[in-house]
Amino acid sequence: MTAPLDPLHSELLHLAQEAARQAGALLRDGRPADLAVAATKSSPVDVVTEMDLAAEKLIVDLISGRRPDDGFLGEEGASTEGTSGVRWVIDPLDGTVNYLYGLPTWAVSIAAEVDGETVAGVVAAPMRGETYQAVLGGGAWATGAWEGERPLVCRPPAPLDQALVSTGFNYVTEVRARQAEIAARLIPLVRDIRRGGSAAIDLCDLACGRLDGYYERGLHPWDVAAGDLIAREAGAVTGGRPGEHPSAELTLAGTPAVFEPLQRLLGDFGAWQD
Ligand code: 2AM
Ligand code: CA
Repeated sequence: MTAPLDPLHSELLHLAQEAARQAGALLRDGRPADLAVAATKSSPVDVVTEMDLAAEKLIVDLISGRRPDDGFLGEEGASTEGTSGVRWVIDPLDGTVNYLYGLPTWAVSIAAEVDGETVAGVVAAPMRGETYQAVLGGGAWATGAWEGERPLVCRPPAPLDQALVSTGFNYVTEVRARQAEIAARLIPLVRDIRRGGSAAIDLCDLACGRLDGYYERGLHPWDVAAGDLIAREAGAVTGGRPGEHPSAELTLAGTPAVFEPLQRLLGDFGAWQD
């Protein structure tokens, strides 16, 4: 980190870190051991929903206890305006299907906005033993099993045909089928594709230099708010359709070399036309 942090941004970061750590521990330690087996039955979704709700409640209670005038937008229904100019955008459990099956790629994602701009973001991935964080203008870094912090820097430039690109598929069958067609056209033109299952972690993997690009349709603000800042602070470019911010139509992120060619290609494929 270079310039000293704005004290408000620093306060919001520390609160996000604490909330993400506690919610991550709740999800990790509270996950029923037989959840993977229960995944074959019809009830497990409810178990996951209960964990989602409990994690969001923990986060909102902790933050509003300290900062009662802030607003909230959460996947599990938190939605208040607030009066302080600060709004928290929360995905208490991103990568729900991975969590259900016992795969490690799930995360707690917490972003803090001031007057509509994300200023701090934390993505905690407890089963990876890693947490990714960023402050606007203050860089991105990870903490984990190693000593101290690691600054995050996205990969050096690679041509698109050497790019490892992650994506995701919607829960709605017809939308998934269309996305699969686009992915099938992309595969011969890139190094390979990945499907991690957590938008927040995909964006952080881009920040870590573990991917060259990422795109997905059908995301919500809470899936991307923290990861978007972390990716940008690590030197990645993020956006949506040309000239736009990430949206439900398209969330796209890449190293500076990969972003534009990937955006152009997805446009040629009609990726954001229904
Ligand atoms: P979730 O795990 O919180 O549902 C998977 O491709 C990524 O997309 C995950 O981050 C998942 O978040 C997110 N996602 C959100 N809404 C989705 C939807 N309607 N269909 C598919 N994925 C969705
Ligand atoms: Ca999510």
